[in-house]
Amino acid sequence: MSKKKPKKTRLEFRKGHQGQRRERGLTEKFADSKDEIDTQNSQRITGKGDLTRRRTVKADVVSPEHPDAIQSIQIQTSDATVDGRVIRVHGLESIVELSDGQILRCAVRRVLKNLSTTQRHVVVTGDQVKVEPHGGNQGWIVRIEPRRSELCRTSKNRRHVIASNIDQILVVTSAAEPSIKPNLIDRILATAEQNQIDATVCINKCDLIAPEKLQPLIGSYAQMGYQVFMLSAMQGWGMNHLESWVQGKASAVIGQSGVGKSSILNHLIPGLSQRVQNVSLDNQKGKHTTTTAEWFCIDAKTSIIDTPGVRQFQLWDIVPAELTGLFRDLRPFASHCRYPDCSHHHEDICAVKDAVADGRLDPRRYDSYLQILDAPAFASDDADDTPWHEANQ
Ligand SMILES: Nc1nc2c(ncn2[C@@H]2O[C@H](COP(=O)(O)OP(=O)(O)OP(=O)(O)O)[C@@H](O)[C@H]2O)c(=O)[nH]1
Ligand SMILES: [Mg+2]
Ligand SMILES: [Zn+2]
Repeated sequence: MSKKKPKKTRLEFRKGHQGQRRERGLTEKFADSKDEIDTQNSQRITGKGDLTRRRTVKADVVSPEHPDAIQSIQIQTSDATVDGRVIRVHGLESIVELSDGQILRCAVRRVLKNLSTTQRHVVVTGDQVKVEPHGGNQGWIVRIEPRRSELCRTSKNRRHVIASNIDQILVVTSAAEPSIKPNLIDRILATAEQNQIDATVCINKCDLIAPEKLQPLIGSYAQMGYQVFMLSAMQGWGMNHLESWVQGKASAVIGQSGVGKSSILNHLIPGLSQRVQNVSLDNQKGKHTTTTAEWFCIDAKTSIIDTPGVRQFQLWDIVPAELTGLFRDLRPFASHCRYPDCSHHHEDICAVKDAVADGRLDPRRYDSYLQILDAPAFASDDADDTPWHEANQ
């Protein structure tokens, strides 16, 4: 680990943090208050009350391209810190596994929590952190190490990092119950491209339909260079291949509720019994059984992260000009468009539209592209419940 001292950095804090004026008797309370101890040791408050929302903290640089992405923030603290990994977050409490396997329930130091970012949570599953233990099985998270990758989406207009430090995404979908949603797969694949994380398509519940019905869809993803697995967690089909595929990597399963993400994990991780639940008989939708992202280690180099089912998958921070670059199959045609900033939507002369018209580009993928372009808030889970293979017969 680098011994380089963190730079002093000016950071924005949430409004309202300094809302309360000093009260009488503060000195007596001071000794009991952990947050105030942080303030004294590690932050120089400049200005008074609401006049300023900035503080100088010791911190590594915040990425210039992604000012919201915390690269590494450390508040000055004692040397009695240990390294760990956030394996689960429950509200204000983060469960951290230390390198010796010990589990600590940790709170995040207030100075980290109050950073003004658009992130839903400052600490996420997968984060590598420094923890200051404070008795029993408890501790304070005092540093979040730079993340090597983030899987993000937009949730309630904020940046939701589902998990960090992952090597690949397993986009899990089910052949039936609930029916396959290619548009949702496309969104997640585009997100993987955006976050520069490898992605693999896993079609689970292949025991429920004749697999050849899915061949056109599988073929189209395979042609783009995506590995596709046809699985049945119930029958154990394809599990050996998937097991070798995840070896030596940190993989996050992601997909709709009820597609069998936790069932797949139960197969891959000996002794694991993640809760699974039948899909609803009324609407064939999952019941959102898994409620928090959770990091499981299979061995020292292999981990799998279970995540809650996504209903909507809206890309974070996407501008139309970048979207084409996230669709592997559209990309080669786009460079032949007449206008360099062509959106492939309303332009009269467009190489992408030509490619769709003469069958070189899958119209379904082009449609997915348009849906993201036109209506980022589009809820793909609820869009169309006609099973894909029936609609395409
Ligand atoms: N027929 C069939 N059913 C399966 C298969 N895999 C999982 N299931 C069933 O599908 C239901 C949902 O499985 P879960 O593993 O809870 O799904 P999930 O994706 O983790 O769902 P959330 O946690 O809600 O996101 C359960 O009743 C499983 O038994 C499969 O390969 N075939
Ligand atoms: Mg689950
Ligand atoms: Zn175009």
